Amino acid sequence: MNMSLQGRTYVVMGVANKRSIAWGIAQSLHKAGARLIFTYAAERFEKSVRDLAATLEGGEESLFYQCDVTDDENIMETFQQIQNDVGVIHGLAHCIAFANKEELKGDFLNTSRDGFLTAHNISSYSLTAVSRAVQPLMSEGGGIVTLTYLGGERVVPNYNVMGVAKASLDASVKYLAESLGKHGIRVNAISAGPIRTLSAKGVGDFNSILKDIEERAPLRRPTTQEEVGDTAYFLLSDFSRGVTGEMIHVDSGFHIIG
Ligand code: NDP
Ligand code: KAL
Repeated sequence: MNMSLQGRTYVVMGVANKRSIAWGIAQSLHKAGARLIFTYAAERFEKSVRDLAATLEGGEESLFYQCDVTDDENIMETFQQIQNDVGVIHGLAHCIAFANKEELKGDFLNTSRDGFLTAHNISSYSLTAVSRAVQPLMSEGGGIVTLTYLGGERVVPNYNVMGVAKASLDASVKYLAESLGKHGIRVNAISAGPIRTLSAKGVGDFNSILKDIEERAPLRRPTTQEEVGDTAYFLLSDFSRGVTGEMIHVDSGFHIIG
């Protein structure tokens, strides 16, 4: 067995810019020889995604689709189109989360119904919706990977409703692993340490969160996009063929510290 992804095609959802974790995953998969398909939600990020893909050697072969995961019809059309254009898919990286800004500060007790539903809709349910849509295209089996955060396992200040949505996402990974295992499809999560992305922007105490990692995480350094990318590559390759329903922490070991 070798680690090459030559001849395989992967869908990467959630590249907004070069700092996106999805972009780290795309780079690792590309290095391994994979062909890439990108989906983006906001039209304003289309150019950014296309420009980034063009920086990859052979990136002209990449394909791009607009897909808003709150819209079932849009999801179905996107994967139908991908099936028409390329046929078989070998894996998918789901790198999508959203909560209204006002829910990501203050007391969790004040979470609104609307804010709760939005966070769960985009950040958790979307994995199930997308998995159902991609399943028929994964006729040779393969892997699905999503991104989660420690705030779904423990209370992390300000993560609030997103923590509850991640807990739901983490449980979805296990149920989906059971549903899709019989089709040869594995479903796993990477719990990433804090990385300064567009989503993390505007978070007041991000600097102190990073400082804490540098001081207390076993590896004493922050997590990089590349580290997450390479673990996604492992999870989407045959080297992880016996792994499903799992969560791997790529966080310099921070999660073991009490
Ligand atoms: P980015 O801001 O780069 O990516 C977030 C992505 O979510 C964007 O590409 C955005 O697309 C997409 N998105 C939001 N709403 C929708 C929607 N309705 N339909 C489709 N896509 C949507 O941030 P990250 O790379 O940090 O985030 C990626 C994942 O990593 C998230 O699940 C996040 O929770 C997780 N994570 C991040 C950590 C960090 O420290 N950065 C740590 C642990 C986990 P668009 O802009 O086009 O709307
Ligand atoms: C404890 C941490 C500090 C940060 C607190 C909350 C972070 C929540 C993540 C969530 C995905 C952020 C948003 O939804 C931001 C959104 O309200 C505004 N931003 C946008 O709309 C931009 C333009 C687009 C691209 O963003 C999205 N998401 O669509 C958590 C830190 C330490 C770790 C992080 C950042 C975890 C994580 O899940 O991202």
